[in-house]
Amino acid sequence: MAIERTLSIIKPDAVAKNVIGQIYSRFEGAGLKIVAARMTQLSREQAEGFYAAHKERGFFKDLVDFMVSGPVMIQALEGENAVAAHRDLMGATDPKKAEKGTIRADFADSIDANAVHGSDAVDAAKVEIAYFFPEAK
Ligand code: RTP
Ligand code: MG
Repeated sequence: MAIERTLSIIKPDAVAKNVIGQIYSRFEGAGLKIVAARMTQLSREQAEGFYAAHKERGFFKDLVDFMVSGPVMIQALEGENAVAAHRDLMGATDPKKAEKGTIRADFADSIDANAVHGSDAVDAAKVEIAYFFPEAK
């Protein structure tokens, strides 16, 4: 088993629902340790840069509009197979398709307002953690 790090964002919908603590409990329950964290309001430039891989997609503007619509809670998580473990906790992108008991099934309302972000690969996680926590070792 490999110890990895992954980047998690609790999106504006879930922050507004006041469920940061419930989501953190799920990370801790799965053995994922919070090694860096910051609450912030993303600028358009930051959100566009973060999701740059999606900039040609039809949903890009809606995604950026949503990500700047309120404060987000950003954290780096560390643990065994952290990238996949975190994606398992999150559930499918579309909450209607997310398995029962996942964060998106329990807290998300739509494919746009889907509660959480998680890195999808170890390489992406390194880039994403450096994007928000340049000081992280
Ligand atoms: P995330 O990056 O936020 O963790 O989500 P994800 O990996 O599950 O999904 P991804 O394909 O990376 O898409 C990023 C976000 O864009 C929105 N999206 N909308 N309307 C659509 O077809 C569509 N597809 C994706 C979602 O909010 C998704 O979280
Ligand atoms: Mg993604």
